[in-house]
Amino acid sequence: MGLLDRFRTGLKKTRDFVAAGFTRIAASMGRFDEDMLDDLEALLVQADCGTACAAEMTRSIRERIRETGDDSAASVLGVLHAKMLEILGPARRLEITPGKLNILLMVGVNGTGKTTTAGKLCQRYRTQGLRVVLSAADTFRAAAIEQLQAWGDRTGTPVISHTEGSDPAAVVFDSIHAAAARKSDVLIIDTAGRLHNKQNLMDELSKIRRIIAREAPEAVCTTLLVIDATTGQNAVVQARVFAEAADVDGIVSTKLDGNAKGGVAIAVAYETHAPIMLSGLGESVEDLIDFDAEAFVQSLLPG
Ligand SMILES: Nc1nc2c(ncn2[C@@H]2O[C@H](COP(=O)(O)OP(=O)(O)O)[C@@H](O)[C@H]2O)c(=O)[nH]1
Ligand SMILES: [Mg+2]
Repeated sequence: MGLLDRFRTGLKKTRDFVAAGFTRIAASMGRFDEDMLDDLEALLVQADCGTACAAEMTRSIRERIRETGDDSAASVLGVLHAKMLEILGPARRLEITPGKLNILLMVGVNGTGKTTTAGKLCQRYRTQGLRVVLSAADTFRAAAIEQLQAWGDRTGTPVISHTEGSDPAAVVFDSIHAAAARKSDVLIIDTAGRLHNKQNLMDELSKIRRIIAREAPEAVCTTLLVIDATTGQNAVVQARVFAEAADVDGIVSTKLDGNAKGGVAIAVAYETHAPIMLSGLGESVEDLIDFDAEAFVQSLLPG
C-alpha cells in the first residue's frame, strides 16, 4: 500500500467526518457566507484541530474571500488545504549525521508509543547497516525495561539497562559510554513519561540533557515528542506541557492507523511549532513512516 493509501485508511474516520460536514455546510448554495464559516470552524474544532487553530484557519478563509470575492466551496477548500500545510510546516526529516553519535531522546506520556517507536527506529537504522544502542531510561517499571529488551533481542541491538527504580540519568550516562565504546551511530534513549507534576518532569528531563551535554558534547541530540493521535485534545495538552519542559525538536504522531483523530496532529503542530517528523501506523516494526504533510492533508480533506 502506498503512503497516501495508508494515511487514507488510518484517517478514514476523520476524513468521513470532515468530508460529510464540509459537503453538508456547502450543500445549501455552494458559496460560503459568515454562518457557514462559523459552521466550518465548529466542524474543525470537532475534528480535534483545536479552537485557536480552527479559528486561524477560518480567519484565512475569510481574508481570502475578502481579497478575491471568491466564496465558492472549491476556493474555501483550497485555502483550508494550503493553511493546513502551512501549519504543519515545511518537511523536516529525521536525519542521521554520519560520523557522529546521533542521540534520539524519546519523550512523551505513558502509553503514547515511545518504546514501540524506539524499537521501530532501531530496526530502521539496523537495516541501513548503522550501529545502534538502546538505552532503557524508563526505569519506573521493570516491564518497561523488559519491553525495550525484547526490541533489542528482535533487532540484535545491545540494550543498556539498570534495575527498576534506578536513576534514569545514570542509565543515560552508561549508555553514552557504551555507545562510544562501540563506535555507535545512533543511541536511542527511551524515557518514562510520568506526568505527576510538571516540575518533576522538567527536572528529570533536564538532568538527562545535562548528562548528554557533559558526556557527549559532540553528539547530535534530537528530542522526539511522541503523541498518541487517538487521545484527541488530551494529546494537545500533553504536547504543550512537554514543549515547555523539554526542547522538542520533532513530533512523532503515533496510532494514525485505527481510530485516529486526524486533526490532533495539526493542533499539536500549531501548539508546539515543532515539525511532525514520523508517523506510527500500526504496532509492527514496519509501521513507521516519515511524515508527509501533503499526503496527510489530502487524506483528511474531501475531494
Ligand atoms: N495501533 C498502533 N498502536 C501503537 C502504535 N505505537 C504504539 N502502539 C501501541 O501502544 C501501546 C503503548 O506503546 P508503548 O510503546 O509501550 O508506549 P510508551 O509507554 O510510550 O513506551 C502498545 O500496545 C503499542 O503496541 C501505532 O502507531 N499504532
Ligand atoms: Mg515505554
